[in-house]
Amino acid sequence: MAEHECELFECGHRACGGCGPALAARLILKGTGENTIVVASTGCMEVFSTPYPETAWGVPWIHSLFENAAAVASGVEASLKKQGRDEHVVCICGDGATFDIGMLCISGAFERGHDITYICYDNEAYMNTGIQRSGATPYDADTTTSPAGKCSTGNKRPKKDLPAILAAHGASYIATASIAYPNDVVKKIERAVNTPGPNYIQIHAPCATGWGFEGAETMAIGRLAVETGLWVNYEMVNGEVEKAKKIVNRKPVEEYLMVQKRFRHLFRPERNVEEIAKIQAIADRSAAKFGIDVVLKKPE
Ligand SMILES: Cc1ncc(C[n+]2csc(CCOP(=O)(O)OP(=O)(O)O)c2C)c(N)n1
Ligand SMILES: [Mg+2]
Repeated sequence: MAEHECELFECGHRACGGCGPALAARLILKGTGENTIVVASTGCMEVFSTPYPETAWGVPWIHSLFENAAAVASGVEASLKKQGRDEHVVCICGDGATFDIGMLCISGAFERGHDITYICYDNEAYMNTGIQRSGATPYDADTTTSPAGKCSTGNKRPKKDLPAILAAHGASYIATASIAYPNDVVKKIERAVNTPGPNYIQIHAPCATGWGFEGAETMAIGRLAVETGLWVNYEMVNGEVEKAKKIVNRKPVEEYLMVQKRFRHLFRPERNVEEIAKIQAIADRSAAKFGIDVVLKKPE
C-alpha cells in the first residue's frame, strides 16, 4: 500500500478522549511513512499505545527507559548504517523525558551527529505519573508539584527553550508545530526525516486531563495557544529562524488561559491582573522575537 493511504498509528488504543499526543502520533507517522523505526520513552504515549500484547504501532517500535531514548536511537542508527539500511530512526518522547531526564542522552546523540529525528510531544507536564511539572510547564500553570493556592500562583519558572539548546548543538533542522495545524505537522516531520543529521521537532499537544478542559476542545485550545502567541510555530535551519507562522490580530492571552483549569486560579476568586500581565508579556516578547504579528485594522 502506498504511503499515507493507511493509518500507521491505529485507533483502539487507550488514550483519554481528545488526547493531543495520540493525534500527534498519527500525524508523525503520516510524515515519516512506513520505512521508520520508532524509539519511545516511558510516558503516557508508551502506556496507552502498547498494552501487552497489543500495539497501535504499524511500524517497528522500541520502548526505552524514561531517560535514554536518544541513546537507544543512536545505537539503532549506527547499526542500520553498518548494515547499509535506510530506515528513518525517530524518537517520540514526552516533555519530561525530553526537557528534563533525557537531556544528557539527547545532548550526546546530537553532539555525535547521529542521523535521527527527535520528536517531543509537548503536553507540558509529566502526565503519566499524575501531572507533575516539567521544564516545559508554562509559567503559572497549576500542577501537582507546583500547586496554586494561598501562597503560590503555580509554576514559578519559565518554559525552557529547548529548540535554542539543540540549535546550539548544531542541529541542522529544528521546528515547532501544533496538533491544531495538522498539515503543518506532517510537512515538518517529512522535512526532518529527509534532512540528514540530528533534527528536532517539538509538537504542542494539549492534554485534556492534565490541563483541565473537555476532550472535544483539544483543537480549539491548541489553536488558541498559537493565536495568542503563547506557542509559536517556526522552523530553524542551521541555527537561524527561517520561517515563523504569522498571526493576524493576535488574541489576548486570557482567551487561552481562562478555558483551562490549570490557570483557573488566575481568575478566581478575583482576576489576578498582575500575573495575567506577566503572561501577556511572555507572549508579546516571543511574538516580537519571531516577528509574527500582523495587525489589520477592522473596517470602521
Ligand atoms: C528513571 C525514572 N524515573 C521516573 C519514572 C516514572 N515516570 C514514568 S513516565 C513519567 C512521566 C513522563 O512524562 P513525559 O515525558 O512528559 O510524558 P507524558 O506522560 O506527559 O506523556 C515518570 C516520571 C521512570 N519510569 N523512570
Ligand atoms: Mg508530558
